[in-house]
Amino acid sequence: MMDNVFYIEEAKKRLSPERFEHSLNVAKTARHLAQKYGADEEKAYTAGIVHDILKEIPKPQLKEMVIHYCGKKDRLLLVQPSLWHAVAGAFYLQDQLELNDPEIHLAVRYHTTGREGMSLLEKVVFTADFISADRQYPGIEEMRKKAEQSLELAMEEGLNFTIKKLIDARQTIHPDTLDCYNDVCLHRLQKEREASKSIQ
Ligand code: DGI
Ligand code: FE
Ligand code: FE
Repeated sequence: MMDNVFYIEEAKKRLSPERFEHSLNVAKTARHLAQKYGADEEKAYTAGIVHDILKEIPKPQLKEMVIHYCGKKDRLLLVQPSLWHAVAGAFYLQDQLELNDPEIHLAVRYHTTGREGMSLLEKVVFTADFISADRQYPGIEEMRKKAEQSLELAMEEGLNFTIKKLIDARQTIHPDTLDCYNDVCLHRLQKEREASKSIQ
């Protein structure tokens, strides 16, 4: 593992100014959320810097990398180019940039889809990507507020938005995305049940 200055330079080399700026913003937001929820702040910052490291690599090359690292078994991964930069990026960081931290690997790998049973660091990076300073979409302020209350609530909101968008666009939805949605939804339902029990 190298220091953040190294990873900032590597990200800068590989990304457009806008995408580099986005990465810096995600890193800052991830550090804030890590501090708030008790995740490793340094790892959150580093993961934010590198999470989109391969976002601007040509798609055919990315697909090659995904097949190289993951094989051809995951059919829904192979048909969905928007997911490749996360998976390929996570392995590329280990292979080419000496980023061998398994927690950062997972945070990068699942930053687009999410998955069932995410670690705190994974949740922090996933949420930071949705609410970073450069993000503008309807409901962003509500999302930012939610992220201050609960990572799971913010994630549910984000996944609700993403899944609806994919449905409207007649796109496939990766099972990890649905697993993640169900996970955070169940988390909320359980909390609500506990709360109503404690009133009775
Ligand atoms: O890389 P960023 O733009 O910062 O954000 P990201 O890595 O979350 O990528 C977002 C894109 O990924 C967005 O266009 C929605 C898409 N996406 C997320 N989950 C799924 C998905 N696309 C498909 N087809 N299936 C998914 O499950
Ligand atoms: Fe991304
Ligand atoms: Fe991103």
